[in-house]
Amino acid sequence: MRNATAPRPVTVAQSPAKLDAGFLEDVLDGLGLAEKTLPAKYFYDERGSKLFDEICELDEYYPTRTETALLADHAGDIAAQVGPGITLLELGSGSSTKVRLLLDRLDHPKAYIPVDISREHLQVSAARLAADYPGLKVTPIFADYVQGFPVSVEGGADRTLAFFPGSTIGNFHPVEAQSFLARLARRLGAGSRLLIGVDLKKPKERLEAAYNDAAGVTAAFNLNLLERINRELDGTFDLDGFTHLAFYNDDVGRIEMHLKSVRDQKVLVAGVPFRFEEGETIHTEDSYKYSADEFRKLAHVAGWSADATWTDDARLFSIHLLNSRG
Ligand code: AVJ
Repeated sequence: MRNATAPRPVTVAQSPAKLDAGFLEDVLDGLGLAEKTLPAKYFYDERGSKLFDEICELDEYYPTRTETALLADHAGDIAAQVGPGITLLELGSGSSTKVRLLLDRLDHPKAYIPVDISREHLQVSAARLAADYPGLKVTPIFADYVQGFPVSVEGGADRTLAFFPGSTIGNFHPVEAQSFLARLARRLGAGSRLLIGVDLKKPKERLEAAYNDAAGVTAAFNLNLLERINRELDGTFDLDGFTHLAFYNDDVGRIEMHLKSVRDQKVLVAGVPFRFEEGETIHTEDSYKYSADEFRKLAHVAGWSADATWTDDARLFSIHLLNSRG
């Protein structure tokens, strides 16, 4: 179903006001902590979203390619399990690339609701997708899906499939992942399904390479957060004063990303001063890794039963089809 028709106009729901107001507050809060931190969701401005798309193409970054192959291989299976007339809700839709693999196989999907925090990205991707799937109702929502989003899913819980690819669930601390998934299970209702991509635990070398690419794209992605603060919040970060740092923390099973100050320095954000010591870091992202078993246990406690799990032969990545118990 890929007709090259003219783009259909789509309207993006919800105003950006709430998101933008939170940025300054979150930055001042995070930099004010003894262990400085910034929320990973702010990576995704226009440039950050483009850099992330570049990351997905890197040799070292196996998750996107592996998950895409898993979806291509098992979309028929997934379509058979969920049945006809599905409303597909995607959390963090980005470029809406992977979802096409599902839409191509689903039996007369009724609607597609992409939710994303990058407004421009959402608008462009949704319009493209709507043009390629003329029979599909496309209603993008600009929102932070972690905070909640306004959506009424027609057709009943058992006709709802939420799609949360990319191992974005790995950005949550496990306790938060559990409460987020529990909220989603209640919100979507008993009988709804969730198709979720989760990066697997694996040898440290492979994990660390994926976040320390030779071309330096991940470093640029990480540093772009400081550029964004400079631009949007009147920040004075010297981009040469910080370096990208990413490593696997074995004890807790996560990749950590930091920005490390190369010297003692003072930085202003909206006039508020912050001191950095040489070697001090800003913790910018966590990316938790789960064995298939660990993840199914976490999901089960959150109200989701596993209908199926698929992994690639090299055991790099997993996708789980879950069923809400309400
Ligand atoms: C989009 C959160 C899944 O953790 O692998 C990629 C983001 N950060 N490279 C990940 C990311 C650095 C990515 N997630």
